[in-house]
Amino acid sequence: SKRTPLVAGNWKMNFNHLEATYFVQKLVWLLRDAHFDFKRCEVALFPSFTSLRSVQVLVEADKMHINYGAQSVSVTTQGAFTGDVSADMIASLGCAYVIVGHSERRKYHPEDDANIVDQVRAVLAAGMQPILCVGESFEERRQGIELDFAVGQVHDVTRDLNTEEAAKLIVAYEPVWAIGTGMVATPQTAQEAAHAIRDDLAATFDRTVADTVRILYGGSVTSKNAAELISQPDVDGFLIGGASLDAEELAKIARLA
Ligand code: G2H
Repeated sequence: SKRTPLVAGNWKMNFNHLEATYFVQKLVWLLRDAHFDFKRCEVALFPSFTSLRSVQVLVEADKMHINYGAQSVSVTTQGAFTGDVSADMIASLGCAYVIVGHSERRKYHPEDDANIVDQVRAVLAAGMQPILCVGESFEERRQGIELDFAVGQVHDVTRDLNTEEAAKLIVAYEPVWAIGTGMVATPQTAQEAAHAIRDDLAATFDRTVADTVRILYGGSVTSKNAAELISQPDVDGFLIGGASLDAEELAKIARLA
């Protein structure tokens, strides 16, 4: 593919900063031991806010070729917003990415479409790349409207972006029924959705944007199903939850990608 694959580990609310430090050391040791080519496939980790500084120090001191980012971001730049973390704060920790609109955020926090667009804007303004999560629930799939739904969620964000901004987007297609359930999408399903999203980017912007944006698959990815999924032409990598908590498993998936 013309795009460098991205294997992203979404740790969700797991690991304190000591566990995070230990994990990163182990992961990089495993990858180096396997002569992993960090230029061929990008590896990124998404720890909790409380671990980002530890990961940064480690990555910089040991010249580790891994990237990292945050799992969400405030839509405001600064001020009286107790408990929130701004995009500039995240960027100053060396983060390359921020996950935006993960289905768990959409479910447990009031993150509606307007808020998600604002998060994307905040991430871009701070010089990072948003990983925009979309995906239908079982109900939309049952009704046969899953592609329209996922494409619509992307479109809700992209209609407010210009071409330059859109080119910096990364999309993660994560069907909600596949998240943490062990029910992985078939390679055909993942490809179909990624392809539909890419076609919509081409229609909204142009072919260059469509060919630039990486589209990841997420939902019960493991080392057992990763190879088949990544062989699909429009699947450019993974957003991995459960399996990303095991360094050996994550290293295995990165080597397959
Ligand atoms: C989807 C995914 C990571 P899991 O949430 O974003 O989690 O791999 O555990 O299904």
